[in-house]
Amino acid sequence: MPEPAFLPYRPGRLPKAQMLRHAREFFDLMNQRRSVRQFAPDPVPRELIKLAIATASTAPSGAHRQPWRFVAVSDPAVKRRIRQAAEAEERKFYQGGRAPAEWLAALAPLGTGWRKPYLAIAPWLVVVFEELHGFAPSGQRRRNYYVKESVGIACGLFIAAVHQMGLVTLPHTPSPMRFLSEILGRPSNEKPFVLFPVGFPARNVQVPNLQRKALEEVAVWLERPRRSGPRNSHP
Ligand code: IYR
Repeated sequence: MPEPAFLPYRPGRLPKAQMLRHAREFFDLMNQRRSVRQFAPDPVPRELIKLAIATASTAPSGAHRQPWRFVAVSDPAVKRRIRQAAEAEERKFYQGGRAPAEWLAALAPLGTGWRKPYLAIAPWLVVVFEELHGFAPSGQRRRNYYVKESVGIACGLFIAAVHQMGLVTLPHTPSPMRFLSEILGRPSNEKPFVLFPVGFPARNVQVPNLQRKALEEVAVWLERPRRSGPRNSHP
């Protein structure tokens, strides 16, 4: 068993007012994010995609295994193949009876359908794989832990990074997704998790009119009792 090695970590404290300002600014930024399904064909520099993947890969992960792989595709021929295969699956979902009526009703406000032209139009498709297990130097299987949780967190950071640089994306989940392993030539210890088209939004893009839940609906507080009496009344 290797000995744990520790290093000092001194991130420093911001003044309270600055903490609040950063918190508000980050919330305002993230609150403007929308999932987009219409992309402009304009190219996006590889360097930006690289930085989004690097940011995602800073995510915490079970036993620090970083059990993710990001496959970035800008090759038009590969994008076309992905579009074709995804649409074949989606067609069975939307029109072939694969989706239960309740699910289709839940999706109705989003206006989605089996056609996915954005898979060929967006300049980049970033396909995220979960690494089900790794390999020890001996070649033996090495377990990964909390893989879905870890990859989910990494994807959240990826989405935030993409938004922060002024680009848009969409977590697209064709189902089943096995075709992505075949088209992208990934090994059997990697399982497709989600596909992110990334690019600029189309000029006249529209998004569904959705509201986010109010904080009261998503947060529960069990707080330390507040001190009674006027503030600063203590000597
Ligand atoms: N995979 C399909 C269906 C779909 C499912 C959910 I849940 C969504 O939030 C949106 C779409 C598709 O990508 O259209």
